[in-house]
Amino acid sequence: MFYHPSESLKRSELENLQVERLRAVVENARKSPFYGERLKDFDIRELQTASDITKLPFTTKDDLRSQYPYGLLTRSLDDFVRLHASSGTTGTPTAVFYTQKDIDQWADLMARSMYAVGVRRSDVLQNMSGYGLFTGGLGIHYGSERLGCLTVPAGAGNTRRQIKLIRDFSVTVLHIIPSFALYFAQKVVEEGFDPAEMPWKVALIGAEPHTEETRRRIEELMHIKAYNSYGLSEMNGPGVAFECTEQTGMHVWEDAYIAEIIDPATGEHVAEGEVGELVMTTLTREGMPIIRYRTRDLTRFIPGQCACGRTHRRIDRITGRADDMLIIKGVNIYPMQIEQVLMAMPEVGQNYVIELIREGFMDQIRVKVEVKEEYFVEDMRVLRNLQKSIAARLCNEILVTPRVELVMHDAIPKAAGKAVRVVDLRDQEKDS
Ligand code: DLL
Repeated sequence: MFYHPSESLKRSELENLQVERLRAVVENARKSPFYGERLKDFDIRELQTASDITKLPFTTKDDLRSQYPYGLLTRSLDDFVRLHASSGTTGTPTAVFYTQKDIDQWADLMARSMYAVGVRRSDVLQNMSGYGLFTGGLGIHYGSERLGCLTVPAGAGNTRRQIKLIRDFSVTVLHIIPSFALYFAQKVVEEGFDPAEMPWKVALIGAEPHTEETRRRIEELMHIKAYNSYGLSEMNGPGVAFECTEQTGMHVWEDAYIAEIIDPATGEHVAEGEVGELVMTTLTREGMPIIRYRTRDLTRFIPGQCACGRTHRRIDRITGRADDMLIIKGVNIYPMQIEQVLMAMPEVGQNYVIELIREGFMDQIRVKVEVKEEYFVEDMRVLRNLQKSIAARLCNEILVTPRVELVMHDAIPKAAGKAVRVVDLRDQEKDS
């Protein structure tokens, strides 16, 4: 029923496995220059249960940067076969190295993730994410091959060619970044195809924050089932947490990772079900183990057991990153709150951007919103009302009234990779 027997281990068995692996991780990590120093006085006997992980120190992005490139490696470079780098959305990238065993284990986790949403060896999977240093390329690719799927390494962009490949090879599974999926769905129609007639059944969407409204939109526009996929380069890449067919949160593969959720200010665990910063530890990676990594991603554990029968805990969709937060007129705002409102409005098209501007001495946001072609009418009053209604709904959610600018569909440039949702224009223009 499941890809791997560990998926239904009893919690006590899973936690025993975790602590056993955690001890081995600490022993192994000490072979690296970084942890050799940081954990030199740590007594391994302090790790009696999985929750004793809190006795270990955190690792931050700055730690990884300060150790760039080789400071976390536990063995000689000869043992490594691959490297990837994080996208560096916030600052300089960090490099992650894999031994052959690490690649194999990662491919297994990916295959397991895909299996959990019904992908089988008879499927044809088109990987529409960028290849190269980004883990969404080769990470998904190896997982798909491990599962036995015919794998089409289409890469990002080039909509027409994507459609041709999908039709020619009867592609049933897409791996696609959610913001690109919205754009792509629209292009498919513009190219004269009916999404309902396309061979696809399943979309694996991840690599960037998106809301439930966005998922629903993708599902409706494309006539597809879309499943959320979470991961980060520091923890291999995709395949860290994945939805199952229930679509009620993402199972963290707890035989391979320990997940914790902390209050970012105090570093203490939050109460069960509360939102905080996700902290992750690798349990099976041999070449570059990372202990208690502060992901800066905000989420919560979903209480209770999943109907699918897997015992691995679920995290909720990522609501944003600790460093994504905007403070406007003293109010904390996350871009996903804005997306949630916009994607629930039928008049709103498939793209938007949040611009951070200055008005007088105050910071303000201007939300540029694409309007669907059929709603972009010549009557100014209609557009004016739509603008007002968007501003009012946003104000209801974020508690400040943003500037709203309506633009024609396709007016906002679409990157093939992760969407840039917030643009800081405060130093570039004077708005008064
Ligand atoms: O984005 C790995 C990946 C590739 C995941 C393909 C899923 C599919 P990085 O480039 O290192 O790795 O970026 C990791 O992206 O810390 C989150 O902030 C964000 N992120 C990844 N998946 C999701 C998701 C890959 N499903 C960073 N929802 C992470 C929200 C996500 N944010």
